[in-house]
Amino acid sequence: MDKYVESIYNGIVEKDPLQKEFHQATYEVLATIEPAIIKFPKYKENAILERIVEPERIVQFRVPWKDKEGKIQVNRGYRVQYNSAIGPYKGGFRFHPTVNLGVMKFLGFEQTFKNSLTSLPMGGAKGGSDFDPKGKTDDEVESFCTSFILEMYKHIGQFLDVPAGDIGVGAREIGYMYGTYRKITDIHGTCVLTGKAPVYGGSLARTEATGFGAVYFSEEMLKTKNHAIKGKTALISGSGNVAQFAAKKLIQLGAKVLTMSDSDGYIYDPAGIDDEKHAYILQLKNVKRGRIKEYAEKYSGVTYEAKKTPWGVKADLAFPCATQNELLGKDAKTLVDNGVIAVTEGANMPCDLEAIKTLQEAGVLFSPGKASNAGGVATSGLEMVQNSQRYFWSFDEVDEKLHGIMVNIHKAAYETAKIFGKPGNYVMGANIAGFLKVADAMIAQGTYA
Ligand code: NDP
Ligand code: 2IT
Repeated sequence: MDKYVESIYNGIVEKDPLQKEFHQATYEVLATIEPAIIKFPKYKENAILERIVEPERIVQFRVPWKDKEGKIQVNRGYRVQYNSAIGPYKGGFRFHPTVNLGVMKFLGFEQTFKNSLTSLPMGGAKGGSDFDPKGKTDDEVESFCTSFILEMYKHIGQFLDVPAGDIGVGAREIGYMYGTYRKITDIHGTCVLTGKAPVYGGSLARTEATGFGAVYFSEEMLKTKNHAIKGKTALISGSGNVAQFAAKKLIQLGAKVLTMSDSDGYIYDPAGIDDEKHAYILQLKNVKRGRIKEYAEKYSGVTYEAKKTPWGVKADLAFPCATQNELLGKDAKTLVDNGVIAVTEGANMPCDLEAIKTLQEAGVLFSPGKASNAGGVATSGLEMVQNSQRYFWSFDEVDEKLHGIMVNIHKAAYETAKIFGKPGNYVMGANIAGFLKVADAMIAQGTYA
């Protein structure tokens, strides 16, 4: 690494030695934008790296709520408002026991570059809590969400910060939070949260957007090698929002989806998940809130592997869509040995640095989440546009715009990698393309903005 860029990374590790995920995310970006830093001295002269790695603001607060026995529980809430140079802060809320400040910072940092890639005017942020919605009753989730927004509402707004969902936060949680926000502020109709249900101002196709977008991105990568989705076998990890709709689009485009998973294990269906089985998964996960294991109990010929990830199954395509660091170097090696053609990140940072290196060195098409999962936040951006217009677009109109945005992100990442001498390196292409716009906006707005 260049000495100056390395000094920035070392400073990050020294300041916050325990924030491992944050180190990983910043390392990946710094190591790949280095050629742009060397080529354009203005970024060093304006201390852009020093500034861009530091969040503009962090809010941390306690969230007291009542469990079903009437006992008061306390969780910790966060909002990391990372960078607002190109637009109001934007990014999801994650409710998961693994949430801590380092995880929030890695996600907010990633979001800054991702949102820039969408071409829409959105800054980067992330928030959430170490609250675990799994196994909680609807009343408990409502109590938590209400308490969370009682503090969070002070820090968000249509021109300030517009949160959405992420792990553990879907339509149910957004509904409770929106209702509380509306009740406290008497403000309705402006876009303070995205991922709302369409009956009260949400965008059609937002639910589908991240998964669909990842498949559209994958399709563009495959085209560069004269491949198509049709007829390919695919592995998916996760069975939440992103995984569900990556599966749906893959099935629609004629791929055979062999696996899905949750944090307990994965199912392998050699016959492939069809429309009827897919509808069962949606019911199982979104309504019954059950475990993926039940799929293997319902359908014959399906195997269930407890406590394992699906990367040992032979397939053409892989879509890690669950969580960070779920596909490690050794898994990447297995995928390569099994002839994988493309690995498309649906989750944020699901592949560790060793896995990325292994895949790239083997010539596998690899896309970083900030490019291939940007369809979710892009469609959140389209929800903001529709709310501002006091209007809505049809599912097909939104889907067509999403598709166009994913094609453009692919083009930007592909062309930028070529310009900087690493054709096919989507990590470098996406990081530099995302960085340049934010960095130039920061320079234009001066030292103090
Ligand atoms: P969901 O909560 O809907 O689903 C998460 C899925 O991943 C579940 O199947 C869950 O299993 C599994 N999972 C979560 N944590 C772990 C873990 N520590 N180990 C193993 N499995 C785990 O979340 P989303 O689908 O919304 O998000 C998935 C990923 O996609 C995240 O990285 C998120 O940041 C990213 N993302 C989401 C976007 C969105 O629009 N929702 C947009 C862009 C990226 P279990 O139920 O057992 O916990
Ligand atoms: O990681 C992400 O991009 C998201 N969770 C979606 C954020 C958003 O504002 O829609």
